Amino acid sequence: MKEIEYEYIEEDLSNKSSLLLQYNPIYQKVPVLVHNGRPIIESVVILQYIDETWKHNPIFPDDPYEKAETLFWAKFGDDKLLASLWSAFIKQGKEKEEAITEAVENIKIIEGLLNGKNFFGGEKIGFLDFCLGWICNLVSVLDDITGLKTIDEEQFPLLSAWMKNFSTSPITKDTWPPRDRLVSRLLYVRDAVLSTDAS
Ligand SMILES: N[C@@H](CCC(=O)N[C@@H](CS)C(=O)NCC(=O)O)C(=O)O
Repeated sequence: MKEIEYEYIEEDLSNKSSLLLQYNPIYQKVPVLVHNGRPIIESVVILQYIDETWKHNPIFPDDPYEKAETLFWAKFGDDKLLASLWSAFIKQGKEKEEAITEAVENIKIIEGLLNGKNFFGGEKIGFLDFCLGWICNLVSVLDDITGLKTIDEEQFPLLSAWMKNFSTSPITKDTWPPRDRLVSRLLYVRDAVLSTDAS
């Protein structure tokens, strides 16, 4: 969207590189943006940094209140929506049922934000679209593994349309990770969590 040249370095998360540990010693997680030799960490912080450094095609609204709202929903996406979907994926029995109910409630809230809009950013893709972009591939992969149908097209028509528009947009269409690698990573993480819980 900003048409900035960059080098993308893939990270093996089961065998983290010394570069990752050097640039993100505290969390040891991706993504990390390195600009002029300095690391910028946390997706939301990276997006803000990019928008403030390269000001053309802005992704944030100008209005401070709208910007604050956008940041709030990005946090909701991580803390509530992603957390409930993840619990629905790894929990068992009653806890799983509760997590599914909570996930559906959270999806309803997100669906409501799209009322009258093509993208969370309005007519064009904005900051919140990037923050919630993971919904496009992660949810269907989790559903395939668990046999659930979390985002049903009839129940959530706006979100379903957004998933299609966002994932096929010229800005994002070549950036999605291969599905098979996402499946194997999720199964690996789930097994690791379950074996830690059992011990
Ligand atoms: N809040 C962080 C989350 C980063 C994160 O969880 N990254 C995962 C990959 S999606 C990771 O690096 N996991 C490796 C690990 O936990 O060891 C962000 O948005 O940047």
